[in-house]
Amino acid sequence: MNNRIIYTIGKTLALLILVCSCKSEKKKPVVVSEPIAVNYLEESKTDFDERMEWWRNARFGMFIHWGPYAIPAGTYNGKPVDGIGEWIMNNAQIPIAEYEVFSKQFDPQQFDADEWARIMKEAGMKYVVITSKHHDGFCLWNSKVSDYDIIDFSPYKKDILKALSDACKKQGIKFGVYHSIMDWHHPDAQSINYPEYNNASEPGGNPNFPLYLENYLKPQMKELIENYDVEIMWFDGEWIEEFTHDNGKELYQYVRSLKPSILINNRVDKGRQGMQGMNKADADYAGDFGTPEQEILEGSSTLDWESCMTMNDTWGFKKNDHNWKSAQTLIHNLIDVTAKGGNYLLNVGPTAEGIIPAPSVERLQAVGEWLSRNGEAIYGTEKLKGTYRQGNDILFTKSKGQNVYYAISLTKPKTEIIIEHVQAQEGSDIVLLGSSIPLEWTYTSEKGVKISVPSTVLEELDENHAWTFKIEGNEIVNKISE
Ligand code: FHN
Repeated sequence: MNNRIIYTIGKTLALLILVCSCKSEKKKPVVVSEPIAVNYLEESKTDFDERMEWWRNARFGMFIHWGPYAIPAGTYNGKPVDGIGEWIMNNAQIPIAEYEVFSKQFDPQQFDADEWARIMKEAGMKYVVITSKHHDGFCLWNSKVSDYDIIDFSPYKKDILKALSDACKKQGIKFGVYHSIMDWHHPDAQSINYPEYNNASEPGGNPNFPLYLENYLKPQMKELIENYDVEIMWFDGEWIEEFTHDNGKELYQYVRSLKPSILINNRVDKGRQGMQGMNKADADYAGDFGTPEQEILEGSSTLDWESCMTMNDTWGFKKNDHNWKSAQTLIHNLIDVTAKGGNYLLNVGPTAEGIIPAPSVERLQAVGEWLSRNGEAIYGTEKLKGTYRQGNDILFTKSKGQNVYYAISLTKPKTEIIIEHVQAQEGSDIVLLGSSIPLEWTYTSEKGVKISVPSTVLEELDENHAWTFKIEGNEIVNKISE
């Protein structure tokens, strides 16, 4: 059979198939998913490192949990409610209609975005992540797809995220938002994990989680990213059964497509291993960094990670939670996280009036003062190749791109200190950060760098929390001794 005949038959067949399929399209619409222009899950290491660079250098950010839960502030019907403050709706089994009374009372007249940004700046924080919507479903911005927001539902009627985003920009602080996938208020977002909030759109109907994702959560992503210059999208509430690994990968792609430079935590998908926060290795889970919660990784990791922690025992404000960590604990946490190559996201829970609690502000001021003298050992540093610590009290960081090492002692040095993992450059000066006085030192391969620390230098430094030795030289990767 000659080629021409074969071509004609083939063409006729193709035409027939096309006509049939068109007819079937008329009967049932075929959703042809848009081709993904870019597959953000297959980003090159170079592009990934470039996108993460500012965040890795920043090291230290403020977490803010704020919403109507600050009104009950841990007490309901006159009784204290156990658990973290922002969970009071669930922990006290408050029906939606009753909780909405708090949302209608949420009127933070003392909120001053510029004051909050000043507090962050003076604390040495380089970015902020604020709850745009927590599990209770209340939105702190003017959402076009919801009336359950600060403009339409509360008496305050001003866009909190807009004010804070603008104030942070003035201070050079990167703006990020926390967003809960789980939503106890939206009729289609109900999860079987929380049947008490099963108020599906149609009476007796079933919640339609995919509809919530497509018609509510994703449009809100678009609003937040397009209107508030969001640099970090910090998801949470991903653990509910209705939200799948495929949902997670798709949501990651969608958010990156809205702003390719945006950073997204690993709670966008299903990989997180509980409060330890890092992804399981059994699949390709989406997310740019791991999220240990209320804990710091035991060791370091080859992956990016950020420990989020509270200053007391709650994220959202609780009027009776006075269990504040000391400023020294917060500073030591920051040093520990940095030496292990992570970031530290430290939480504040403002009051219903819009005030960051004084104990939080006092601690942030102390951290900021320490960073004003020792910041070069934190910002723009990387972890050492060999180890991050010597014994229990000395932690190491390294300036990126320079042979400059920082040995940070968590206890006040005696008149002599030995640093084992760095060989000081011959003829170089070793100083304590905050002092310009060069310290006497000798080096032996057996012992390491032996530094004399005169009491006069310590007295002049008047340091109370952690002492940083700045050493030019090279890392000794094979440890001398632990
Ligand atoms: O349930 C939330 C909790 O309220 C808080 O937002 C923390 C902070 O990361 N995340 C979840 C608990 O893991």
